[in-house]
Amino acid sequence: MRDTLNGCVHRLLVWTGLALILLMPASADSFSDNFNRPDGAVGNDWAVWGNGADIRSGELETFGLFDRAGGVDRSLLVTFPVTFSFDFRTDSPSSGWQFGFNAANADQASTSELAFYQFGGSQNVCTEWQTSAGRDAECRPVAPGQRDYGPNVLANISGLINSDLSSELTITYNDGASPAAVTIDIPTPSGILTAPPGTVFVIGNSSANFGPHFFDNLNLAWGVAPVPEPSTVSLLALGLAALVLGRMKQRV
Ligand SMILES: [Ca+2]
Repeated sequence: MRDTLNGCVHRLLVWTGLALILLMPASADSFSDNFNRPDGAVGNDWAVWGNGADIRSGELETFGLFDRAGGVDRSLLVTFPVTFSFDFRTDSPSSGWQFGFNAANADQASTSELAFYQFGGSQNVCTEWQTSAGRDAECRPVAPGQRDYGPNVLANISGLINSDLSSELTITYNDGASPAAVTIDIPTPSGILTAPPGTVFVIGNSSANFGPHFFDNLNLAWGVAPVPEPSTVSLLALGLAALVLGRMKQRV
C-alpha cells in the first residue's frame, strides 16, 4: 500500500509539474533601454534616421525636421501580443512621437507592420499599417483630457497590442493636472496584413519642429501568452490531487 501511495504522490507531482509547464508563457522575449550612458552617439546597436538622435543626460535626444522627423531604429522582430512603454517630453510643445514594429526600413515608421503616432499631445492618436492595397491609417477621436507634452516632465506612453492587433494605449502625463492619464482603445486595423514587412523597430519624434524631443525608459515585451491567475493554478492542482487520490482509493 505504501508503494501505491508513493506512486500516486509521484504521479501527482509529475502531472502538476507538467500542467504548470504547459501554463507557462510561450516564447516570451523583451527589450529595454534606459539610455543611461555617456552623452554622444546613441550606441547599444541603434541606428539613427531622419534628422537624427543622440544621448543627452541619460535620455535619448531626437531632432525634428520638416517632412523627415527623426529618431532611432534597430533590428528587432516581434510577435504579437506586444506590450510597450516609453517616456516622452519635448522642447517644442505641439510635438509628438511615433513608433512602429516589424518595418521594412526606417522611413519614419511608415513601412511598419503596425505603427502608432501622434503629431502633438492635444492631437489624435493614430495607427498606420500595411494592407494588400498599400498603406492605411486611422486616427482615434481626441480623448477628453488629452493635452500637450511639456519640456520638463516625462509623460509615459504605454499599452498592449493584442494577438488580433487591436490595441490599447495609455498616456500618463505626470504633470499634476487632471485627468492624470487617458486611455485610447484602438480596434483591429481594417485589412491589416499580418506578414511582417521587415524586422525593424522604429521610434522617434513625429515633428517638423527641431525640438529636441526626448525619450527614456523604453520597454517592449512580446510573444507572451496570458499568464494564468494563481487561483487557476491552485484549482488545477487541487483537481489533479482529487483525481489521483480517487484512483488511490480504488486501489487500496
Ligand atoms: Ca534614462
